[in-house]
Parts: sequence; C-alpha cells; structure tokens
Amino acid sequence: EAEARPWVDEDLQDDTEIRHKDEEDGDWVESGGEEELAHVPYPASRYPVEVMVQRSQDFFSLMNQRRSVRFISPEPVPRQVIDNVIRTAGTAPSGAHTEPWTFVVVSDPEVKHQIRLVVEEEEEVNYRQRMGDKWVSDLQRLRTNWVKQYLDVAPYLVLIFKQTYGIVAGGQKRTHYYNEISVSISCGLLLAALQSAVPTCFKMSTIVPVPKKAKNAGLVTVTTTPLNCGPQLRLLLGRPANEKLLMLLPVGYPAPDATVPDLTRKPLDDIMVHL
Ligand code: IYR
Repeated sequence: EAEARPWVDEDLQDDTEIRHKDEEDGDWVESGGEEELAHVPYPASRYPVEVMVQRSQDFFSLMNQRRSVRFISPEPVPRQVIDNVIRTAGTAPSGAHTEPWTFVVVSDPEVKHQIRLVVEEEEEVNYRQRMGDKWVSDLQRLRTNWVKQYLDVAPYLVLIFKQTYGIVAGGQKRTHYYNEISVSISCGLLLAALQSAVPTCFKMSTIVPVPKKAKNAGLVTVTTTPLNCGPQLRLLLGRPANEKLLMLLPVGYPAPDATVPDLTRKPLDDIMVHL
C-alpha cells in the first residue's frame, strides 16, 4: 500500500476514524460529560449588505495574492506577528473542541540547520526513489527539488504537529476526534493570517517602501509536507510521541529576487456547483 501511494506519509496515515492501536494501551478519559459547560448568548451583529459584499471582495483580493514563495529573505520578522498568526491558527474549530495542535516556532539558526539536514536527506530519497518518475515530472514545472535553502534562511520555521491524542493531568489519554482535519483547518487559518501582513487596500501613510523588484511585500511562506521526516523532526524538537508532523512553514519576507511560477486559478464556475 505504501508503495502504491507514496505521497501518503508513512507516519501520517489519516486514521482519525479507525480506533487507534495506541487506544488499547493506556488509560483513557471520557472527555465531555464530566464537567458542565455554560452556554451563553452569541453576540449577533451585522454589516449592511453592500459592506459585506465589499469586505468579502477585499478579503478575496488579499487572499488571491497569496503565492507559495520558495525564496525567502533572511530579514528578521517581528516576533509579535508570529505570535498573532499562531493565535489565529488556534482559533480553528476542532473535534469536540480538543484543540489538537502544537505549533513549534524555530528561529535558532543551529536548530534550523539541523532541520534542513533531515529534510534534505529524506527529500533527496523522495525525489530520487519514493516519488517515482510521474510525480517528479508532474512537479517539474514548479522547479522544486530537494535543496531547501529557505530552511536555513527564513527567520522562522513553523512546524505544525497534530496531537493524535491528548494527555491530561495525571497522564490519562484523551481522544482527539478529527485531529487531522482540525489541524489542517488551523494551517489554512495560519496561511490566511500571514497574508494579513501583505498590503493591498491600505492607507498610503502606513506603507513602507519595498526593495525595487519585490512585488509582494508582507510575509510569505510555502506549504511543505516533508515526506517521512516526521519522526526525526519530532525527536529533534523534543516533541512527545502523540504528536505527528503535519506541515512545515518557512516564514519571512520574500527575497528581493524571488520568483513564482506564473500560475492561474480555476474560475468560480469550475470550482462551484450551485443547486
Ligand atoms: N515535498 C516535496 C515535493 C513536492 C510535492 C508537491 I505535490 C508539491 O506541490 C511541491 C513539492 C518538496 O517539498 O519539494
């Protein structure tokens, strides 16, 4: 099976629906039930329709400028921005509100370099062997390969782990329902939050001039899912066994000479069906 679907990380099978083999051993808590949770009124407020339309259009314009950028500047990024985008990621919905995520932020150059060594070693095997000719040729036009400078250069690496189960005080395990989709949604929110640092509809006075060729100021990242690096990176970062690496995001300003493939997006009619 692993042979037929090489893009499925061996350490990351989507097993949220199947009872976990770990579930047999260990002491599990019944979550829910035990404690009362107050339900409070939801504060409903509205914008006028035109304002809603305008804001949704503006948000689309902002998000539509997001591109995966593989050339990142070493310039430092304000730590508060990183804190805020991770706070935002932590607002994602999660199965039974278990919040099954850990965001590991790395700025230490030595740790970043260790991560690079692990990722490049595995990725070389991925490109040369695991992925196969078809996969490699499907990626050719994106000009990706196993050399990942951004892992040293980006001021921050954010490694997103899904907690396959929780551990409550006293060491009992707690089921993390739908942990993979919950953490995937949080990754999406994190990408959207990073895009909030990109100026689009702005007051001129708040904009700092950018180096000549940089088209897209603000912060960039590229969604990377280092195939089969999870266990090594987990150990390197000192994370516990219930955490599995879902995504690695290098975060920084785009390098002044950054390029991106000239992709287009499917039009609405191709992605939406209205019944
Ligand atoms: N993980 C590899 C390969 C890769 C796979 C896909 I699908 C992409 O859209 C891009 C890259 C890498 O990061 O190079």
